[in-house]
Amino acid sequence: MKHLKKTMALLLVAVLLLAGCGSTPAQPSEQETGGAAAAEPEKTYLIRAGIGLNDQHPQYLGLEIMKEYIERESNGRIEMQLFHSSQLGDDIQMMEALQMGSQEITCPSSAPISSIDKRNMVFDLPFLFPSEEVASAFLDGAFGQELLDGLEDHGLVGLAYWENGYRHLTNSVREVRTPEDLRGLKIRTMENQIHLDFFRELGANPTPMPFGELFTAMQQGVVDGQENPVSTIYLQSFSEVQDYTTLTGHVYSPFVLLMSKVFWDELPEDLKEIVQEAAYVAQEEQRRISREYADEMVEGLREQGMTVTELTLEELQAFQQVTSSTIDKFKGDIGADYVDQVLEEIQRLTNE
Ligand code: TF8
Repeated sequence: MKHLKKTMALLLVAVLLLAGCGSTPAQPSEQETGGAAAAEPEKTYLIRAGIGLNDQHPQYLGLEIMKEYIERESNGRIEMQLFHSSQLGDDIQMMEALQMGSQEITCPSSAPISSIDKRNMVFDLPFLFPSEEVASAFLDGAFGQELLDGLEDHGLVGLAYWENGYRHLTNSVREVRTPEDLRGLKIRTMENQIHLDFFRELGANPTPMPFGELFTAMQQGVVDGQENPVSTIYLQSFSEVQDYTTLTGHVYSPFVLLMSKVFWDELPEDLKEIVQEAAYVAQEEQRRISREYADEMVEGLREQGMTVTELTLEELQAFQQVTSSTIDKFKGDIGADYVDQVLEEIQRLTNE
């Protein structure tokens, strides 16, 4: 009896060991390969995808769709692991990890990417896109693709644009209806010159900082406010530390889905196709969810106890007037001809 137990235990260990090797196909016998050397087991790949927002955000839901698609279509040749809430670092650190090849995917806003290719600064120009649809048409067209292609020289492969969305203002001090109301408020911005400039123009006191540090900074009063899309404000529970939201929609932020070029270059052609396709499949759904949340969660913010202020056209124009000088100021930096072409293209798409 004792002996039997021992045999059973050994058997169990053997089964477990075998199960552990499940992903490596059994080596064909010499007979099967006609006496040639045994074929190499199929190579498998690991994609570590890291983002700054939490696992409720459309950014993460997009990654989940991508993971499902990639693992299914690659028959398990690619495994994808997802990390959220800056677990792998902030946007800039994760981009650097991609460049070094120690992480495979990340999905920053375009703003921090402008430190790599300043043409991306066009997206930070205030009040650029009249609608999400026009933004998507621009991003998915020749201009967007050219910017994605431009990242290759910097060790990054731009797979697709996802959506962060229209950015709105929150703060813990007072209701903001006019640029004057913003005077003296310490506002966290993304790490980007244009954002700094137009908040300065608006009379605020802007402080750039990575997203991962923002909640604590608001909690401790290091900053009075910040700006992000409604879904982020809601899902990251900013209402715990912020009382007022003003729906300014001053900038539309694209997410840029990035892959490490080191990793991309190692992938066989058929797997590259699967990854690229997954990025597009997820894009469609990610944008749909993002827009749904942008609408629904305005009410959610009120339910969380925030005062949500919608601006009249006149009030909005006051913000547009102040920030219009930012465009003139940065045109030269970005490339005046390029900015003109972009504005023309957006005009064309708007009239379509
Ligand atoms: C910001 C951005 C971020 C995203 C995210 C961390 O405010 O809007 O929420 O870039 O990937 O920093």
